[in-house]
Amino acid sequence: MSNHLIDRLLAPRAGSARPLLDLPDGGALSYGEFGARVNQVARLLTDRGLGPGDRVAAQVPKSWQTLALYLGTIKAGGVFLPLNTAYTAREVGYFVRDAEPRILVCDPGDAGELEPLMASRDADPGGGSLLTLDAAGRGSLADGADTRDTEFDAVPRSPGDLAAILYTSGTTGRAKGAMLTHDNLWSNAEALTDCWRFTVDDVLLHALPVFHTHGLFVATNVLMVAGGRMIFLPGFRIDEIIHCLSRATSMMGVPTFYTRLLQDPRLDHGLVRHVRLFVSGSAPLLAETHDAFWERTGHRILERYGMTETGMNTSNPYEGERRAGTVGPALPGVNVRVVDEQGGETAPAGEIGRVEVRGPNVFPGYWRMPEKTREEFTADGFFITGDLGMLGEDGYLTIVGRSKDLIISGGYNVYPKEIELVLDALPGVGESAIIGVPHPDFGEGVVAVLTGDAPPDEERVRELVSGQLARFKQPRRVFHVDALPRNSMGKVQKNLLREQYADAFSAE
Ligand code: MLC
Ligand code: AMP
Repeated sequence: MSNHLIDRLLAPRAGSARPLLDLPDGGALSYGEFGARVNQVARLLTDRGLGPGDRVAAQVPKSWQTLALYLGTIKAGGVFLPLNTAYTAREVGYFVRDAEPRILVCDPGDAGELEPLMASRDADPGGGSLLTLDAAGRGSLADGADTRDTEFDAVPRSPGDLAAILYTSGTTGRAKGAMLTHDNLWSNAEALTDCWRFTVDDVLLHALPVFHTHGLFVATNVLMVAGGRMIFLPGFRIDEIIHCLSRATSMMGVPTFYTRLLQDPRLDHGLVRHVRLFVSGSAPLLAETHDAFWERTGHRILERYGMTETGMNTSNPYEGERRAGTVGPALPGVNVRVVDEQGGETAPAGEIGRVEVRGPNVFPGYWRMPEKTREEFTADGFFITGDLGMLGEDGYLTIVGRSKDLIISGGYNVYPKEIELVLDALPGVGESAIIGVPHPDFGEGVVAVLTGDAPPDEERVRELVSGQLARFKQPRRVFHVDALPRNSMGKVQKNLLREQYADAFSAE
């Protein structure tokens, strides 16, 4: 038996001198050098007791070593569990208790705070291991790997075995671990490489974080399947992006990347003359952004639609019409349907309903949550995405909204329930409602509406929640009201609040 993902993603270029990564310090790394590092990491993890199916959780800054940790984990038979670097220790604590990783890798600066989490792991009397990795790719993980053998025989894993767990918060406020198999990742990477025509000649500008589906699986896997190279940046800094765009052939980003680029006078046809493809996803791209980008650069941004649980589901075509405001037809092998909101019949073309997906890209379920998993699948095996959309006669999907209470801020998901639970417990707060309203940079911004005797003001709210919630989840505006508007069933009417506070960020 082989290691399904590694054999397809890495093995074809093992030992190759072809360039894979252009690094921020001016250095570069070939497929062969990267593959050797993956082997060293796999060896180190195995020496630390990692067995098939064991989890490796990582809350580390973006560096090429993070990618080696991702693939080293999977090559060693483990399950990679990347965590947003913005999460607080309290948030990480939940993931560690829930996923019971054998190994946790963190920034050296966070080790003191996170060490007790691993030491007190219930299921493992000996405790798990804590390793460190910093933004420069140094730390005990790197030191330990440096001395290891550069050869490693991949631990056999079949298509249905787990390769990764990615947590997504939920409408109940409790985060769920989406389990992704080797074949979920492989089938999606293969389909996208083909649909988007990635080849060995591609130079992908990679400025996304690598703890989410978009930056880790879509961007990295696709590029590696094609055998191309990446300009690997730690994040989105406009001067660096402008500088690197002149030698890129492709970029993948969230809509904020494109609105920020449009604000820069240096963006023009000449700057992007070598680029063949701009891809957008993770949040809705406004048709006006699509049109403005076309006017400035001559490029029609290709918008696609996906999610953590499913990878990518639909994509506008590479050749053919890239229609602004739509996310294109289903990818080959993926079945996308729209059913009426009660979950009954398939909705006729042009009618709004629930978007449901089935295919090799769709995850098998949530980690240790069989009940929740059952609720989110239909009897015939479709995953209920929580998005509302409509299909055109020609199969193009338009996402028109969400049935789940979710805010997407700069491509990060924020689940109101999770924040409301924290705010409701603050002194002076009666109850709270969290809403998302238009934000010029992040698409949606987080607003809190509070009731109570003496609810805290904006600054105080930020202070009170800072140890509990990652910064991107914290309300950027706080309003006080006597009572929250409710319908006859007692449900808070968030649509009314969204209308009332629609201009909360208009001055930014
Ligand atoms: C940073 N901040 C945010 C934020 N990102 N606040 C709200 N929403 C965000 N997304 C806050 C910081 O805490 C800080 O607050 C201030 O904004 C500036 O921080 P920064 O670090 O300078 O921001 P920046 O690096 O410019 O980040 C913005 C960004 C980044 C948009 C470039 O958030 C980003 O890369 N987003 C991409 C997310 C992504 O990859 N999503 C894919 C999910 S996968 P303060 O107050 O302390 O100054 C998925 C499936 C699919 O959804 O379909 O792809
Ligand atoms: P996540 O849980 O982070 O994977 O976020 C997935 C959600 O992002 C989807 O369910 C959609 O609501 C949203 N999303 C992703 N891509 C798009 C897109 N192109 N247009 C609109 N919404 C999108």
